[in-house]
Amino acid sequence: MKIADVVVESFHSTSRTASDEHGHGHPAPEHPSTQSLLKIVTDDGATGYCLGGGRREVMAQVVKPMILGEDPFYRERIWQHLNEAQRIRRDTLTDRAIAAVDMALWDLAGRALNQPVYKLLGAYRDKVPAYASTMCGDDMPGGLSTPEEYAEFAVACKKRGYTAFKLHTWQPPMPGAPDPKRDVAACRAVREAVGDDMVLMLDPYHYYNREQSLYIGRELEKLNYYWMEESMDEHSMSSYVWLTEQLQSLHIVGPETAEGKMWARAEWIVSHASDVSRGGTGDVGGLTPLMKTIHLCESHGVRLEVHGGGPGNLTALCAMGIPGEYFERGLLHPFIDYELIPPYLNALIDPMDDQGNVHISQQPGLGWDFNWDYIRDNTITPKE
Ligand code: LLH
Ligand code: MG
Repeated sequence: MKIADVVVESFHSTSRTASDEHGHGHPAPEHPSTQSLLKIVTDDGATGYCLGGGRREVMAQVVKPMILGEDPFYRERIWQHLNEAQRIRRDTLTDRAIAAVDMALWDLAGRALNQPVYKLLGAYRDKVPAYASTMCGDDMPGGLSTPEEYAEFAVACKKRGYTAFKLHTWQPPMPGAPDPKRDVAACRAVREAVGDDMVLMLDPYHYYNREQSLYIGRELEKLNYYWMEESMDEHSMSSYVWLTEQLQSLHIVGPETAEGKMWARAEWIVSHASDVSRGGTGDVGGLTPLMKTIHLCESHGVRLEVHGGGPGNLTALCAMGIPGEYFERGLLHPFIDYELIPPYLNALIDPMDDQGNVHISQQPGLGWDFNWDYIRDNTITPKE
């Protein structure tokens, strides 16, 4: 079996979110959008997919020449090859691009072997508790514009079955952001509204200084919060060593966005820069390095909380024998019906029961159940 083609197809769809000028997502009126689908095809017709997977030019001009003719089951060799090439091609061959290729290869393996990927990796569980992960704060009345609105939304999420809730609070360009006191006020309002039996976490503005982070952390300890992530620029690892030392019951979780794949996570572990490690498929360059990171954490007796949703992250969670306690479900907002199935899928990839557990798909591959009729009818180019 040899890789015969690598192609990114695009199709028309609709979206109910839009990014602000800093890139944070917020609700928006439904509008046309474009989706991309990376396809890796073999000479005998086996295919693997990654939804949202990479830019067409990068896949066609950089990745395809590198992996054409390779056995798609040589994921490790392909990953090492792409990772080495990234040193020179950092502008195009990003961690997310490498991740898309790796995910499509895992999806291909699952489809070819007729197994869900978490079982190929060595399954540990079939469902994972989810936390409700909010969008960043906004200035939309009735949305996430005040501490009280966060509190109302947390109560609604608890009613839906979530046992845990994570606030993303206000970040620039939102008026008044960043503001540590307003962040704490939102955290306090949520704790008071949901009571003591809901697990709560915070992901605030990512560029607070040490004193601001410590202030927020100490207030969260009083409110019995479980963890806080990325309150400072993660390039300053020593700031995280300092913060982690100062706080007792509140767990510092990271790094999330710091570059460096599993190597950066190893440095954070040996430096005691966080209590719990973090990473998602998009942050570390795919499912292959995410599993390496998980096993690295396991051998150090450190937990890892998986960043982000999607089938690769759910797959990792269902194949890891250490906590990973939660699947990050979202990003959620009072104005958005997250349970609505996108038109290009037949089912959500992360269906959640009334007890707040997300169940992993038993379909072969990573779990995308594509609505091929919709995709075919809306394909932009190339037309099949
Ligand atoms: O800043 C944002 O929009 C969110 O924090 C986003 O990056 C989210 O993926 C995150 O950090 N989750 O934990
Ligand atoms: Mg985060």
